[in-house]
Amino acid sequence: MAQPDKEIIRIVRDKGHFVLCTHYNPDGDALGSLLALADILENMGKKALCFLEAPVPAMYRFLPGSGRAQIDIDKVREFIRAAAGDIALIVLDCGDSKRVGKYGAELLDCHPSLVIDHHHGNPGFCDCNWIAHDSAATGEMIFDLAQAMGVKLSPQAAECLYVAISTDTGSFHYAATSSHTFNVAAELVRSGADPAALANKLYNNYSLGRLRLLREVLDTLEMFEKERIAVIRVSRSMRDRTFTTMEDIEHFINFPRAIQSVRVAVFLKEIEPGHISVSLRAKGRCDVSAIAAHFAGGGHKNASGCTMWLASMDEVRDALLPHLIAGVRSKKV
Ligand SMILES: [Mn+2]
Repeated sequence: MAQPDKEIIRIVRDKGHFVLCTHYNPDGDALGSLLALADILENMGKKALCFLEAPVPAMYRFLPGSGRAQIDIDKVREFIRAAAGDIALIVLDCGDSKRVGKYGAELLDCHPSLVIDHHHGNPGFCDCNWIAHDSAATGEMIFDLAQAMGVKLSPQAAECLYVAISTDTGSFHYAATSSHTFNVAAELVRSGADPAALANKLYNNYSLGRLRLLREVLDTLEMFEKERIAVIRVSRSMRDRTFTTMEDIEHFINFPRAIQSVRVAVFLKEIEPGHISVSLRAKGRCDVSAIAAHFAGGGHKNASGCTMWLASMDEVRDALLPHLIAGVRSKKV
């Protein structure tokens, strides 16, 4: 169990208003942690405002409370003004200040600011930083925080935290999954989270277009270095043809990663021509966060990413390959 920072507990107990935010392009852990913490704070009699710079992605709109996420920065400004100093900012699941997004500088101007996160390489960019590298998800830390404060979870908060933890651990597959993760999951089920119902909502939700997109993406598979490196890609034209969006590619990287011989799976995603986002997933000891960092990205040892501004996905692949090959070779995995 991650022991919450004492200062975090003191501020959470003392203050009456909280602005909660997370990283842009939020995933299940970001959204689940955000909504659960808001629910926990309200059950403590406090006021919480969840801010996102874009609406909740369609696939996560089933999360209890997803409708409360505020995308109007003016509402945040009003909330901060009305709190007249009785306020704190909490940044969740966010490994660096740049990932807070386009209103990051303004949000981080709200003090005291707290960060609750589990990313390696988080420099601690708030007034008070609780960074637990061993936690499988930020959602696990929110559970630990509620426990430490003696707050009982509502069924809604339990569902949000279950989704946070199950998505960030790849359904309890990734290396960060610990016995504590399972203890927390069991407690969440006792508090009202239904694993089968939530798994259905998370994974059995494909549109026909999404399946057609998956077929096209799998068709791009390339293998390197004795089938230890797998590369797939998605272009804007593929999404246009199948009437899908970037949200529809979630989890696709698990298919190349599932090949027995593969140590590193790479997903090249053309956001716009010349703007390529890269996801890296490793099995075993290969540390892909170092490779992502080399290209000004970041993340976890087994799951990280970066953005490249190169004309074509071939160029991005060719820029990455020497690093990937060196990584796979040096770790002898
Ligand atoms: Mn996370």
